[in-house]
Amino acid sequence: MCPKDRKPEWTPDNAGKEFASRVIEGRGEVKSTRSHHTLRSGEIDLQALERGVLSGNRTLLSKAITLVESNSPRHQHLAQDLVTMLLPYSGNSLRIGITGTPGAGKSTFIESFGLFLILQGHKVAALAIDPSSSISKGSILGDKTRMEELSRHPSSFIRPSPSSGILGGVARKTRETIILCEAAGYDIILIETVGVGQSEITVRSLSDFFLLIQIAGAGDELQGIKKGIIELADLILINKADGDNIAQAETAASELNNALHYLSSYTEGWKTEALTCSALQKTNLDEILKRIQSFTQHTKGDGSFEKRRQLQNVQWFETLLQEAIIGEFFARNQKQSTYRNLKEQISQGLISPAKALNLLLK
Ligand SMILES: Nc1nc2c(ncn2[C@@H]2O[C@H](COP(=O)(O)OP(=O)(O)OP(=O)(O)O)[C@@H](O)[C@H]2O)c(=O)[nH]1
Ligand SMILES: [Mg+2]
Repeated sequence: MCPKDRKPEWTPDNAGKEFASRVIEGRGEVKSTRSHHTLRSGEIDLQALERGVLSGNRTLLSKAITLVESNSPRHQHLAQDLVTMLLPYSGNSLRIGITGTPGAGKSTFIESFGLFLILQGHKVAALAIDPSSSISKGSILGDKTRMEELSRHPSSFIRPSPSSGILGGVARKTRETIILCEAAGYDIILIETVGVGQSEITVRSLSDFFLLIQIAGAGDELQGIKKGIIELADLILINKADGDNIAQAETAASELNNALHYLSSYTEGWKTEALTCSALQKTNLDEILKRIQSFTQHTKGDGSFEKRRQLQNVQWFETLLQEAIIGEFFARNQKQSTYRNLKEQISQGLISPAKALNLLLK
């Protein structure tokens, strides 16, 4: 029978003409759209990857990051070796976390500020942590269109967020990606995250400097709900201060500056300020850089820069330990479905967390 006339196998025997569906001829081999990212076993040469990353080869850096992001146990083993090999060459950068409500202009800011930093002689890597990506399998940096010019520049490296896994796992991958980028010579690492939930705290724990991008009139300048995030920031930008929006942005910034007097700073001895800017019109970028430079000078001067990194490393170790213990527990007990059921019961108020724990560990 000609494939065009063949009906799907689930079609009833007595099917009439109303069964219009038919089997469409296959297109032959389907090529993966991620083929350039796939790692074939036996093809991974750690020494070559190490040399490639150290020489700043972006293709090999991408490949090394793909190794770090892989969930396969064999790849994870190799990734740990690679990260260990490159660790001595890392650390020599400024890690800037960037958060803010969706649409505030984070990606546009990274495009403008990234190019501005490159003009000052820096090499810039832009990474992302996207807490929603585990559900949507999307990525906030998927829209490379917002960073078109930056992504084309030879002194930049842009990497979308790891596209699967829980936030903890995504954070581990991003942390290791930072190390690889530093070893490849990137001295400014910009890490974007959407300002929702736990991800800000995660990005704060990866950053030396934390930037919050807000917009005027969104109603979140002074709300209590945002207070916690404001207290994490080292600098706050009121973005989109352009066109008719300039006066409103100035007012929002000065209100915020008043409020900041009463809030404690995350970084001791540092006064968090609010500035206006336009990521689109590239205004005030030099002021922003001045604040960042003065922050670095201050924290390096009093030793808190180094101290923060050391603390972050200890926290990282603790997180890895927790992940490993939990991973081991489930590997031994196959209790994932019990765990999920208990969580459901807890959320419905049917069982107390302590009782659920007893049942899980039984
Ligand atoms: N007028 C004006 N528009 C801007 C500015 N910065 C960003 N936008 C616009 O705001 C929209 C969102 O910008 P993005 O850079 O994608 O915002 P984002 O914060 O990265 O958004 P998510 O990644 O979705 O959270 C786009 O249409 C931008 O062109 C600015 O300074 N001025
Ligand atoms: Mg974005």
